[in-house]
Amino acid sequence: MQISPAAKSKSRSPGQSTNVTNIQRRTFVMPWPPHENYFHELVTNLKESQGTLIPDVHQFLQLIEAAAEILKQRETVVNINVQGDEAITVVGDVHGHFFDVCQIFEIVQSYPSDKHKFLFNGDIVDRGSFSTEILYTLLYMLVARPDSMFINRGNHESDYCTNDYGFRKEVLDKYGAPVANGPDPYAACLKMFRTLPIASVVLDTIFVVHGGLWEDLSITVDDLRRMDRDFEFSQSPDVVPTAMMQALWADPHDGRGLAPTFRPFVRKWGSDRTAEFLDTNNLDFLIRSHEVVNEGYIAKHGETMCTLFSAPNYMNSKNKGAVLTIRPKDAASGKIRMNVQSFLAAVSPERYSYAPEGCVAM
Ligand SMILES: [Mn+2]
Repeated sequence: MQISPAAKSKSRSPGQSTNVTNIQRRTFVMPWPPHENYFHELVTNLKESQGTLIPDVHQFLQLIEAAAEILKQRETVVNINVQGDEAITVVGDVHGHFFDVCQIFEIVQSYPSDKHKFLFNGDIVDRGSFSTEILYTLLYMLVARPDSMFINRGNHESDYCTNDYGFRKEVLDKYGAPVANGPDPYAACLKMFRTLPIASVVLDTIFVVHGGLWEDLSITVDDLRRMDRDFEFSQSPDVVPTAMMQALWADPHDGRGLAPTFRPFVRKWGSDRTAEFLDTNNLDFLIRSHEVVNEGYIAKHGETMCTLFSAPNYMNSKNKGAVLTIRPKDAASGKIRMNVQSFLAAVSPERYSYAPEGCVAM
């Protein structure tokens, strides 16, 4: 890896510093085109640098654009299959917890590879202080191994959330405020977020989406698959596709039917709606994230649905994180195998203050 002292950012004009942490950073160059031989070194170097190492802004932009090109080609609902001894690990919200993402690769004992795929189920940014480290890592892996890395959009992959919950501030802190016609990595990230698929179907039977079910269940998964997903929540309601927006924002409740919630754009859905959705779309199980749960994993609605959350000690709530690894049907049982692994928070450098304290968990 080549490391050079960070060139003084030309894009930062005097008196307009956005640096809130006063951390001295160094730039480095990632081998290009991205290659899996570099995964371990990338993760290790970023981890050891504790947030002080950043790719040069032009390489960050190159990475974001290369990832967006790949993501754009995908359908709005992506089919993912594994066979034989292959596995896929589904990861819930990681919310800027880069040191926990490192831990996840250790726990499952693999980076994305021929044998092991990963599906990050949205909310990779905001809240934690290391969202860009997560992007460097996941996007580099995506570009190097597009067949083994999948990312669903979460409600935080948006202008609406990142403006308030830390990511915008973090990018400005690391790269400085953009000037006219200069590089603007935050804007490039927002554009890339709009290319992220909304949901995935694993092994034709398991639906994976960040929030959950939309209200109009006559809209099927196949309908969703064909929808144009290039939108922001901040657009006017008559152009925002309601079903996709609700898929990123909704929570379940333990009763039946729809129920009110503190969140914008949605209502909670009940167990009868999970049953109807699975039946209509010929699916067996729903994996969603979006809510912190004590053990990182909780099954609901008669074990037909679960919440999976992978950011331990989220906003100091002392919760565990969990990941769920899926393997194809084995000959003996004839069943798809699902294995949950939970974990405590990794040791992480002192928290910075990109995200506001004590506001409602979005
Ligand atoms: Mn969320």
